[in-house]
Amino acid sequence: MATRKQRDGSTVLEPEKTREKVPPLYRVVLLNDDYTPMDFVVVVLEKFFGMGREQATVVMLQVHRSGKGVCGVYPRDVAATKVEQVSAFAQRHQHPLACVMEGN
Ligand code: TYC
Repeated sequence: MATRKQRDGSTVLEPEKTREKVPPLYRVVLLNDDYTPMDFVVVVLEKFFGMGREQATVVMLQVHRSGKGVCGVYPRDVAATKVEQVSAFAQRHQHPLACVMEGN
């Protein structure tokens, strides 16, 4: 319990600090490769990251041209689940698409 001494020697209770801790966030990142079809990457971005066709295409091309791109930013458990889901989906379709999470 937080208390504070007054000048007159009495003690008062401080209000509890109720600030919530913000969870650390992680980037979910797609990596480029030479084999996964562009259309498949667009489907992944729509299906697992809630993007529309246009935004998914922009992100896919960013990955294709620069080597990697951020799909979204999430708390650790959510980010880890996205990575698992995308990796399983890619494997099931026999594409080498790599998806990783990055912290700071
Ligand atoms: N480079 C791939 C191609 O030319 C397309 C691609 C884009 C692959 C993004 C992976 O994360 C990726 N078919």
